[in-house]
Amino acid sequence: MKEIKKITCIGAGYVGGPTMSVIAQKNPNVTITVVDLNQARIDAWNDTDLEKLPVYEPGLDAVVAEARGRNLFFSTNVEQAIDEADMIFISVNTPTKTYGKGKGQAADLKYIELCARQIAAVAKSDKIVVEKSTLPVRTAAALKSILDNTGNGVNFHILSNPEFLAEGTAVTDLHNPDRVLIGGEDADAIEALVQVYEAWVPRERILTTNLWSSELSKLVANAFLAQRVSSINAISELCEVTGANVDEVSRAIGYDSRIGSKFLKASVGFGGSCFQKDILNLVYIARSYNLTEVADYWEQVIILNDHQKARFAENIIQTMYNTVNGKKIAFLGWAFKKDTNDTRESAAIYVADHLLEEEAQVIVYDPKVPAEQVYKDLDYLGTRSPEDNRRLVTVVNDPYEAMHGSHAIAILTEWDEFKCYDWPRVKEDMKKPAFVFDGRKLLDRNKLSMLGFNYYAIGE
Ligand code: UPG
Repeated sequence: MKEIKKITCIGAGYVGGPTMSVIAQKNPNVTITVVDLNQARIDAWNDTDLEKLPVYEPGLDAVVAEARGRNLFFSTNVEQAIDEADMIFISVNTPTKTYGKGKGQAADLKYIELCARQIAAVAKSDKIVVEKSTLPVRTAAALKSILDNTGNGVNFHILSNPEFLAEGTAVTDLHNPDRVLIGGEDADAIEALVQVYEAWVPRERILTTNLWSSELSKLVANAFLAQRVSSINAISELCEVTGANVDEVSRAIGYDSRIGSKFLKASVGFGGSCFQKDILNLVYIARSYNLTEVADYWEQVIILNDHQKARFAENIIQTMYNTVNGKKIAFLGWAFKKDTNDTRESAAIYVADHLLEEEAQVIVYDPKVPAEQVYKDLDYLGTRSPEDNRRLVTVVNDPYEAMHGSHAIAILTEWDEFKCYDWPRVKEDMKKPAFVFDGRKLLDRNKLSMLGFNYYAIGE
């Protein structure tokens, strides 16, 4: 079996960047080059100021500092990196299609295909090609066909190696994964990748399967996780009308070891780049095989999530005397969860959109998300003109400024710092009655009620 000396990763994003950094940290004898066409992103990965890395992940700066320049390199020279590599990871994005067949559901494989064609065109020696991006089942077959038919007669082995890291904990997840999954047909190729991971992951946690199982497992893992959130969120609505408390219910059922306690936190709705996209993709695959009941079953997870976001916004409107027109609503948090600057599919975007339709004035504070991103997210929805988004939404760098003179506070992300604010001061500074709508069940109901806030939390 060929020993892997050089690895190239195409795509320096949320997955490719941190994953390759850790692989490089743990395999000092393997040269790893992460390539991307986006010069600005590569420059940021190469910036001597580690605060400027394009991905914010606790602990990532230390990993990059250790490996970069030693055996970890970031470059825009895609062809050279392909040419030199023994193993090539494809870690480009696979957004949901926004056009044509499967629009809104299927994964857009345009970037994957472009990668495959480029690899085929450049490669002059045998390569192992690893799918790191989350892909529809049987993409490997398409990949192989492109590589074999447009290449220079060299051999390609395809592996599927889905990523399970969660944002905000990427480095700990990578250092200590529950499992590493490698799917493939060729035993030597599989073993080559096993060895890369064995540098730090115990062998029994490295699972090997056939290609299709590996590809499908990734979608299924995310579908199951999202399904737990939608399940508890469905119960949160029931709790609100019956007088049960969803945290107590979560705790009670989570003690059953068959159910388990993780991923049972009711919220304003799940976000992030993966859950919705992967479920839509699963639904699309099921429909394409005419598995209507299967498709409907999983689609319901998304329907419930959309409902949860909408009803959070509706509750704000109803509680504030059925109108938020001209009222200042301070948003604490815009990221889809704490400890990340990622806002993709964040519940905050949809809740804001709903309130803006009612002409609310939204003031956003998020410790990590810049103003441009907030506007970009709203503009992308296309619900109203960019001018109207800027007229109705203000983004500030100081939480107290956001809450000053506001009619209500809505908590959209569970940032720890929100718990430590000077809540008596906030109360003084707000319009009365002072409403708090806690979409993350983050604050202490008793404390806020004692201070005189009208406090509403999901599932209570
Ligand atoms: N969430 C809840 N309640 C919970 C747990 C999560 O509302 O009990 C929300 C969370 O706030 C976030 C979303 O669910 O909006 C997703 O959270 P999380 O899974 O922590 O974030 P991701 O970084 O999107 O990670 C998921 C998978 C990970 C996978 C990745 C990309 O957890 O295994 O690699 O998506 O596919």
